[in-house]
Amino acid sequence: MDEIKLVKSEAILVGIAERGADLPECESSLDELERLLDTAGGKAFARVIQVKEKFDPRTCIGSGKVKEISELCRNNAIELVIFDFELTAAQIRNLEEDIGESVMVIDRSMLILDIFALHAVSGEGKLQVELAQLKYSAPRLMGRGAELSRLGGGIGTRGPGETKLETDRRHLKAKVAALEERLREMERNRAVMRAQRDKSGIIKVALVGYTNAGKSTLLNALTGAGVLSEDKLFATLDPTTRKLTLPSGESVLLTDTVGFIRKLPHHLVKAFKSTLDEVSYADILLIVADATDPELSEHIEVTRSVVEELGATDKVVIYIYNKCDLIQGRTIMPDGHNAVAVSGVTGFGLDKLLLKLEEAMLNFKKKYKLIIPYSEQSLLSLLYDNYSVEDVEYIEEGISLCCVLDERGKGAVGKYIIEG
Ligand SMILES: Nc1nc2c(ncn2[C@@H]2O[C@H](COP(=O)(O)OP(=O)(O)OP(=O)(O)O)[C@@H](O)[C@H]2O)c(=O)[nH]1
Ligand SMILES: [Mg+2]
Repeated sequence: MDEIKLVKSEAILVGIAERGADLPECESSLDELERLLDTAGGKAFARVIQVKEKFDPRTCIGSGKVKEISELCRNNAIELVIFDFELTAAQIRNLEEDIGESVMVIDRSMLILDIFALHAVSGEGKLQVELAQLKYSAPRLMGRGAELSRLGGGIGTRGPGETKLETDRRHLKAKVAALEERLREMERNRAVMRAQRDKSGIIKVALVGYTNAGKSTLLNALTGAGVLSEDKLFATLDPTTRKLTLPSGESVLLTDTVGFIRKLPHHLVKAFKSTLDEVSYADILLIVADATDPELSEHIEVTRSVVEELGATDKVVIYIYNKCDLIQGRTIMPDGHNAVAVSGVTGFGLDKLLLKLEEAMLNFKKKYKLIIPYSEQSLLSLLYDNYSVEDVEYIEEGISLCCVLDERGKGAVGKYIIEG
């Protein structure tokens, strides 16, 4: 990660609203872009918003706005302009041409990839970012290598490996193919590990939600995992899994995942497929939302749509309204049977969350009555170790008990089930 330069690059942010009525939404998206820029080590100098019904395909914004941005850059020595929506390579070229030679134009996705490059820790995470940058950012920045190296590899040009900007398309293609192959190999290894975990029959639970909702804080509060939680967007990129023991004595595997954000092009979501596989393979999804955020419902909507995009719609879902310590006395959520208000910081509501989780697990398990013969005592310890056992009675035929079993447990003691 030696390419990280903690230079405060000042930038101009550009948003588009189709109509005046869309301005508030445009502003709040720009607020988010400003936070993204801050996370990437930059600072917003000014905002420019274009209200326009029809977009000019050449530059997206009108020539008047281009001139305004160009003057702002020239008069204030600004060298970075960030558009809050996806731009094509041609649009970036045209905008840079019109705004001025020394100015670099990037879009929202390129900025997000830049943050991913800063935050990726695992080898697989870094490879995924590098691949996404080669596929998305590099073609858009093609041919600007010389000027960018003058800028010192700032925002929009950072990569985890020696990504930088490849000017040779052929080289780029070969590199993409090589990275894809390495990632496929890693995915195969992951699949083998997953298959081993599946054999254990343990239920998999994934924390998902908008970036900064408090997923990592919850993982830490519930399992003492000690993962990084920060007031930054995309603090987590690599998934972490920990065992969580419920009050009943049963255990689940709880995984923290990368956060979601609006306007993330779906090909970028796909690029992080192997990280997001944890979501696809989970049995239960805990959708975490920051209950204090004015955009709460939009955040939940974005989360739902990414989950859908990942094809993970067949899951049992529990909604977690987090950060409730900050909203004393106010009602903040519909109190549904699959929703719970908590605080990952104070621990408020976590007991209820665990009970909801136990309830949800009943979807996968069933309660049975069994009589285990005295000659099969070893099965009893297997049940005590892995499942919740109750109503134990020593009767003439053996040990009578009730137990909530999953398919695997049922396989092990099935012939002694007398009811259920
Ligand atoms: N007051 C309060 N702050 C919280 C709570 N939960 C999380 N936070 C804060 O919110 C910020 C983000 O928390 P994280 O746990 O890093 O959020 P995340 O969802 O993992 O975010 P990404 O990994 O960036 O997607 C941190 O500054 C936390 O301290 C809470 O219940 N109450
Ligand atoms: Mg996190």
